[in-house]
Formats: sequence, structure tokens, C-alpha cells
Amino acid sequence: MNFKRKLLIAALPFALGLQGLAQAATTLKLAEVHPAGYPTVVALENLGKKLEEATDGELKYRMFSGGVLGSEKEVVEQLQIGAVQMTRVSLGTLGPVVSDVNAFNMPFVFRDHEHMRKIIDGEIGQELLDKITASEFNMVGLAWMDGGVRNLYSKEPVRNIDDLKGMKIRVIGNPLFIDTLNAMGAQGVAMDTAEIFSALQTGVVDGAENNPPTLLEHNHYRTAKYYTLTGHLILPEPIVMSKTTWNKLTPEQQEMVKKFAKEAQLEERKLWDEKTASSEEKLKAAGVEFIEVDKQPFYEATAPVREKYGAAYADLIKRIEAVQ
Ligand code: BDP
Repeated sequence: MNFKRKLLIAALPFALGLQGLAQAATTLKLAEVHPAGYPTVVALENLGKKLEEATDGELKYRMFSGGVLGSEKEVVEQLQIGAVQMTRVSLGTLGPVVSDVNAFNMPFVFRDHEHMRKIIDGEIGQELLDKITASEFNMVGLAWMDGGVRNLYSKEPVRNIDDLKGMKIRVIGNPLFIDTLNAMGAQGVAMDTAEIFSALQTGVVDGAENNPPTLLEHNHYRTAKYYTLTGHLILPEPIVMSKTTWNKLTPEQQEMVKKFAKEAQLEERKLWDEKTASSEEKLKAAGVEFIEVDKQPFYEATAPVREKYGAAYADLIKRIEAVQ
């Protein structure tokens, strides 16, 4: 070995050591499709702040809200390669990736909002997070946020299931949701969140389905003035971290991430309830008609969807139903 080479090798530990120091602070990029001030964004930001404080700045965060890092689908892809470190994402978006989570994505699988909350707070909720972590998709499922109850909204009123016939209704890109809307007599159309506003305006779709805060904050109510309270989906929304990032954390840091994510779950819930109430008021003030509808025909129409997608999770679904 020549002298130069020897010198280089001798210098290597120092070089690495210095580089190690320079990399000591890890910045976590947090991605959100919702705008600043939205309950999930606020709770995720607070999680980031707590991590900064508790680790004396060894972990830092940067919040990218408003979908600036891309659609949820794109963010899930970036998370898998470690380009985005953490996000809160609809379980609907995650279904085509980690298919096990589709058990929660089925129409009317939860009796009501409270039922869903009991499930995510309990052992079944933890099991689903563990399934995300155990999947081959390089993610760690940390906690749940609340995405409320999803109802239909449209440019023409839907007062009963027949009114929905032939309407093009936007859904999250998950075949389960296309089948759900098709089973209700509509035509499910998948597209990203950011495309809905203009799709409604230009008539590419006749409606969409979502909770009151999204209907308000993404401005869909400006075109879709009829809100039909079908409550067909109650989708919880996991906080997930890239496993590439997770594996770089110390065990203490991992514990902190878990703890603060669980705290974010409860914090967001409170913010969510307030935001839902104020959104409903604002929507009504803006002239959106809230239509009470008989849910039974929607429940019955979607039975084949539950049969098709639920077959693989029959035991889990029985356990979900048994939770009072
Ligand atoms: C909102 C969810 C968000 C989804 C969005 C959608 O919070 O994660 O991306 O719906 O339907 O309620 O695209």
C-alpha cells in the first residue's frame, strides 16, 4: 500500500467523525395536503415542536402543508424511499398500498363516528398500525388522526339514492371507493385532492364526498351547494413515518416519536370537533343545503362491496362490530 493511500485510510475515521457531527441534527420533513391551521396540520406541527424541544434540537422539523410536496399518493411514495419523513394521510390513500387497512375503508363498517374512535383508540387500531409497520412498504404506523364522517356533495341535490344515478362523483384513488360509488348508482371517478376544485367547476365531476372541514377549506362548496348526509365512510387517518428515518433514530428518540404521536391523536380530536362545528356553520351561512337522507338504501346498495372486500377480513370485521 502506498503512503498516500495509508494516510487516507488513517484520516478516514476523522473525516467520518466530522461528517457525523455535521449530520447530528436530523430535519424531518412533514407533509400535509391540508392548509395551515387545519386540525391535522396543527397537531402534526405540535408533534414536531415537541420533538425539537425534547431532543434539544437533535431532531428538527419542517412542515410542508397545502400539498406543496405533492398529492397524498406522491407523498406516500416519497415516504417509502425516505424523501419525506413523516405525514398524516387518509387511510383511503394507503389502501391500495397496504391492502390490510382496507378493512377500515369499507362503507358503513363503523356504526358511527364514536364507534370509529373507540376502534382506533383500542387494540384493533393498534393492530392496523402494526400492519402498516410490518408491511413491505418501509413505513411505521404511529397513531391515528380523525377524518370525521364523509358525506356526498354535489352541484344538483341528492335527496334519495335515485338522484345519484349516473352522477360522476370524485373519490380518493382506491378501487374500493370506485366500487362503493358505483354500487350506489353513481360513477366513481378517482383523482387527487388538488384537482377536485376545478373538476367541479368545469363539470368533469358532478360532485365529491368528504367531511365538512374539507368541503369548506378546499373551497368545493363554492360549486357544490348540496351536502347529503350519507355518512358512508368514516376514515381514520394514520400518522406514518418513513422506516428509513425511523431506523436512524436512537431508541429514546423512537419512544418520543411514539409518545408525541399518541398525544397528537388526542389533540387533533379536540381540534377536529371544533373545526367540524365551525365548518358546518360557515357552510350553512354560505348557502350550502344540508340534506338529511335515509341511509338505509345506501347501506343496502353497498352490501356487495362489503362482501367483496370484507371476505378477507371476516374475523376482524366481527371484532369491529362487537365493540360497543
Ligand atoms: C380529506 C382527508 C385527506 C384526503 C382528502 C381527499 O383528510 O387526507 O386526501 O380528504 O378526499 O378528508 O382527497
